[in-house]
Amino acid sequence: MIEAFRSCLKLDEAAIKKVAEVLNSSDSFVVTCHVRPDGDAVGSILGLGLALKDAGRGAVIYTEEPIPERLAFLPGSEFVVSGAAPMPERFILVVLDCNEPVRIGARFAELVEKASGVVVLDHHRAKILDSWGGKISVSYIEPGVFATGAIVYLVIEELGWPISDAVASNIYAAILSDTGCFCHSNTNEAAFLMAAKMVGHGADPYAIANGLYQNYSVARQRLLALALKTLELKGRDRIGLMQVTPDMFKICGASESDTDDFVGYVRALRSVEVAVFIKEVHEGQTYVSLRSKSFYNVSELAQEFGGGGHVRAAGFRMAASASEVRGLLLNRLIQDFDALGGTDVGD
Ligand SMILES: [Mn+2]
Repeated sequence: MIEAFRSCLKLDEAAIKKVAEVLNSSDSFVVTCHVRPDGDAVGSILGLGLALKDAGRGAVIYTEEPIPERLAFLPGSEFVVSGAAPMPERFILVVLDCNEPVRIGARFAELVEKASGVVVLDHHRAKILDSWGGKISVSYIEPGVFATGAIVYLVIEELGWPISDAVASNIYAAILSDTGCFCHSNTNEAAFLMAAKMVGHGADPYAIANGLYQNYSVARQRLLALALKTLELKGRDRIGLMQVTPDMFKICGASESDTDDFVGYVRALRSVEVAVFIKEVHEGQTYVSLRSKSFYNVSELAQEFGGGGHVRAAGFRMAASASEVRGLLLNRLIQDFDALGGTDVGD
């Protein structure tokens, strides 16, 4: 199957082979992803976790917090353990959709220390691969691939393991999620080819689309209404900003994962090139999602603030209030857009 993607996806086939060898060489794994997992992260850990189980391997699927309710429909989510869950005596740690230890959550140091080896599969630009205490057995980080779930699929294919409908559903959900329903700039022929392949293996596109996008709580929609009231355009309407604050979560009874995809409402504005969504969950604890449409590199901007991501989708966190972060970002963005020329930049 890898052959089918050669023409439309840049792949390091040697790395994929090495990952398959490492997975084949052990019978005990802990599979995990980044905190505040999205559809790609959860689809990836469930897809690989279930494939390992199907192949008779021990696999503990771990996330720091329980899977967000809106992703709990994905098959295999009942196997996910969280918090202080016990870990096996020996295991290889497989980290998906994430390449920084600290992004696994509070137990990162313990997990890395106990692991006999670490496998990292990701499509975010790698920052600090040497921070895994020399435990990396193999890593494959390919920012050119639309979803980590796609890398997971290529590895399972390489192993020659069967793809159950549950595995296929998770990979499909990962692809759908990270391509923004095949709307984002990372969408290419390979994304469609692989999605079609997953449907062939038993993934139900309608059920998964319903699960991901027709499954919101009232609290989430009420929070969106409050967030939209904060929408503001700057820099000749090319910069769009929106925010939520702790009081808004409280008023709506919404939780942190309810803000998934809010940034899309800012990006969807005709004039907007850079969309900023600022989320202050607890007092002074703020997360920022950045998106761009055609030319602005939000990955570079996120890196300036200690974060990272992709050219068109990135983010960072900061110990500051939403309004402080908003001020800082706006200054920085207006500078950049000013340098691009045009008039009236700044309001
Ligand atoms: Mn991803």
